[in-house]
Amino acid sequence: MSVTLGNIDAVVSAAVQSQPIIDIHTHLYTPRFGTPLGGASGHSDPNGLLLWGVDELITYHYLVAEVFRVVPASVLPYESFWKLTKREQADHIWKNLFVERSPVSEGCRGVLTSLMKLGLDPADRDLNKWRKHFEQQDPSKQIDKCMEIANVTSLTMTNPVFDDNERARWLADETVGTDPRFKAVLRIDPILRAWPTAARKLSQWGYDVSEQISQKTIEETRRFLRDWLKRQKAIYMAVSLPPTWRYPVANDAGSTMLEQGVLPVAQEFGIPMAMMIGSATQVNPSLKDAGDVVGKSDVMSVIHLCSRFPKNRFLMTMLARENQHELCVAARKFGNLMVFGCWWFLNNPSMIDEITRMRIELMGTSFIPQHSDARVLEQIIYKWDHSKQVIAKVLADKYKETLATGWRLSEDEIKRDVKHLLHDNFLNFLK
Ligand code: RAT
Ligand code: ZN
Repeated sequence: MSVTLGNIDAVVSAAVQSQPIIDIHTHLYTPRFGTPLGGASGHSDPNGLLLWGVDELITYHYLVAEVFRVVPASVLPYESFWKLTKREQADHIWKNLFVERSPVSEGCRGVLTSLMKLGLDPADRDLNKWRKHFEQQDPSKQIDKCMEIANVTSLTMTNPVFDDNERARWLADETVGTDPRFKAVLRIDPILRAWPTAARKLSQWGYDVSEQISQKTIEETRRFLRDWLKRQKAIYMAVSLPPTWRYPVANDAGSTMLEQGVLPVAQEFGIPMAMMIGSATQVNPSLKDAGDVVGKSDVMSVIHLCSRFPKNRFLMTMLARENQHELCVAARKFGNLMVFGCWWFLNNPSMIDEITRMRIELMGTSFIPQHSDARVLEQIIYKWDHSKQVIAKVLADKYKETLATGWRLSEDEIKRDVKHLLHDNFLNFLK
């Protein structure tokens, strides 16, 4: 089919919808990590890591933050909220954010999109009916269903090795992460942002490290990383860093560990290092996962890193809107820097539109436009549905501008470009 100004919107939208997606960063898990909602499988594990179902969707930390705006802690104290059962928390959020006000925020609309695409009718407004529906589903089949609806063919986990619950599950069964639908990622925040804490843990676990960084400590940290990369078969290592993160910093444990512990091992394994920069954690600890904010970060530090370590590859995303332009410009200078995603507070249609538009203008199709960051399985449906609509719109606009020069495009060329964005750019960067 020849592409014209008359059909370009439809052609691009079809290409984006039909392209299988690699979701490069989620907080989802294989069923063998356990799940609090056993559903039809009958195996409930209260501390299980795979979250799914309507109560988890409604109690997503984005919505916890929103509900405390309308029912502040002076009315319902934080401790009282956290003491409620998951179901009671969901009832509270449902009543206040969906019934007594209209669910127009991105977080609220997301719940409704996911329900609707699963074949449930949001107009029912009936939590108990939906609960019954989810209780009848088998978690593993639900993963297949959600992946099919979202057209996601690979889910990338985040596997924080310093989380005792998760670590114990890997140690009990090395194959816990083995599921062809999932890939593992070794997440190592404490090593780079709280070395004394990491050092204590590592020595408890039998690695000869000390708070004072010596050659022995570096070698032992490398051994620890190698052990876990092998155990998890991780496809990259990852860290989230605060807005205050700087590189290089003289006599700083984080800088030293990055340079001498982490990056050499990443090089040895031929894997990228993912850095998510700009979340200032726990400005309101009472909100738990919802208690973090965004702050402006330092792109020059990213530049120093990419230029000092040309043999390492860096997957980078930043949380502040203000950092996006500078980060794109940095990526134009360094082929070992791959910009990805519209992270967390940027995962809203207006931000995705602005950021994706600018990225295409500065980098063509050589970036990874989105990841879901889903913490609850069914979120992959809405996060991808909403993002794909925006990505298709922005791409169509850019093609229209190109067509206006007299350039001609084929449908296959459009499909090729979309495949780069949603699939191949990541795979090629892993090589
Ligand atoms: O987006 C989120 O849900 C955050 O809470 C974080 O998990 C963030 O994405 C991260 O990976 O640190
Ligand atoms: Zn995340």
